[in-house]
Amino acid sequence: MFSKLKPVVFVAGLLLLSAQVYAGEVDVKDAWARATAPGQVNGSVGVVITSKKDARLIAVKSAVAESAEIHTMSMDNGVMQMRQLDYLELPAKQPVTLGPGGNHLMLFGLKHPLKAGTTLPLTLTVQYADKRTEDIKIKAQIRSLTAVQQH
Ligand SMILES: [Cu+2]
Repeated sequence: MFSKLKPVVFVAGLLLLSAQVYAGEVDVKDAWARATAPGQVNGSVGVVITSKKDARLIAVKSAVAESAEIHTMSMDNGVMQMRQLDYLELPAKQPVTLGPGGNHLMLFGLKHPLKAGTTLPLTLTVQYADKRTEDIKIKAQIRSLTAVQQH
């Protein structure tokens, strides 16, 4: 039991020290979302997540969206299909890249348009093998449509 307590204290300390990017055992970087077009109420978010331990991304939410889901994208008879995932595996020490065309975070019911140059608050919930969960708060950079297309 005692050996399990120490990492928890360690994580709590890191959470206090690090404002956003590095929370405990999960490193989250390059979070971004495409600026929305007028009238567009859904958006998708890309991010690179690296967990020190085997973990799963089990939930995502944002204060500016009514709901958010983890999505996967695949070709089905020549048509791109998006499907919700209950969770996404984060194998230890392997960067997992989410973004357009593959797994991504999907926002529904945006409360305001996503404007280039601003940021979008997100909370990622990660669960470790021991069932402990951790909320990681990040900010995604909003990029303009043209900047993304040039990429
Ligand atoms: Cu999607």
